[in-house]
Amino acid sequence: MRLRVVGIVVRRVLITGVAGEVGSSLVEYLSRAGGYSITGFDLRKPSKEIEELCSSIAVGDIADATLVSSLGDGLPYDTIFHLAGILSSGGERAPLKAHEVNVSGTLNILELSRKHSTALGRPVKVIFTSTIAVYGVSSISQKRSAGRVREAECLTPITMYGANKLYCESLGRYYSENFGMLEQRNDGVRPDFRAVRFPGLLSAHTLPTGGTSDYAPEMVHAAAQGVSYSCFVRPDSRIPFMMMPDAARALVMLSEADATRLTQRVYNVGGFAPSAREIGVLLSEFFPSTTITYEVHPSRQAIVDSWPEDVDDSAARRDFGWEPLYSFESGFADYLLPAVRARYAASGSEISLYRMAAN
Ligand code: AKB
Repeated sequence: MRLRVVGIVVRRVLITGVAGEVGSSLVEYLSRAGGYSITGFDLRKPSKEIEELCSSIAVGDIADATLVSSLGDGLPYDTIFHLAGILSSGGERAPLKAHEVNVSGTLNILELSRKHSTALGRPVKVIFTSTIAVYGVSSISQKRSAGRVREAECLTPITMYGANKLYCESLGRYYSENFGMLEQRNDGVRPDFRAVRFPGLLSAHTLPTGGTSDYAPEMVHAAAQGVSYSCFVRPDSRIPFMMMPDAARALVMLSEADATRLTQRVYNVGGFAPSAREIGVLLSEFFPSTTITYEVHPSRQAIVDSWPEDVDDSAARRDFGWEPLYSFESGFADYLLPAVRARYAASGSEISLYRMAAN
């Protein structure tokens, strides 16, 4: 439902996983842009700053079908950013829970979007965060030869998280294109499902929990706090990454893209693809006393080895003008390091390093 407030169109938006790092960053991005009325949904309340930027907050479990179907009652959403999920390492510690949250949670959101699309008489956009974890290369030599993978290549994930996300991409496509195809009387409106496959993300303000690309943000936050870091993957490990402001931008760009220009529902979005060693070398230029050691965790290494070195995001560039603002060097110099420095100078070691070990 587009609300009209003295001539300004306000879009009603639901963000699931609003207390997480992508959720918080997206709320800030949409608030700066203006024109959105945001409902945040998560298991726990977001920070006070994020809560203040939202019109309302709903707290609960995304896997609770009754609760999710009651969201936005009476006033349908125009767009749902579905970010809630359990990441790759967290998912391997609790695979059935991950399946429930990642798959049942997504099904609940797709049902909600179907109901709201019918109420509005036009498709509600569902913007889904997928991941490079949907890919699975079988060996380091295949990883090297695959290079920058395209959306349809190497789709043999080795984690519960990757398998969940790949299935949910199909589920979203089904809800948009074929839901109820044999029903005699189908007067419902199907939602407009769109997804981005994110690489690892680097935020100056938060640390992810339960991911396997977490070694990169953990290195950065440890260096900024002047503590040594023991990296759980080999120095030659290479996967794609992106700076958090670019991640929020990618979601909004995809949500605003003209449907007639989109040739697919699921898009890679890339940033840069350094090895763990290259991240350490760049960090030591800014924090000369930083010490990074390597103590490989075999299963987490296997997960990172199964992910591609980089992604081919030419479809996103062509269809909705995607281009990251930050390269590896400019992202560190212009976004990450000034912000983490300011953060730790102002607040001391606010992100405690025990959380890193817990991941
Ligand atoms: C993870 O490490 O699980 C996530 C991802 C790459 O999707 N950051």
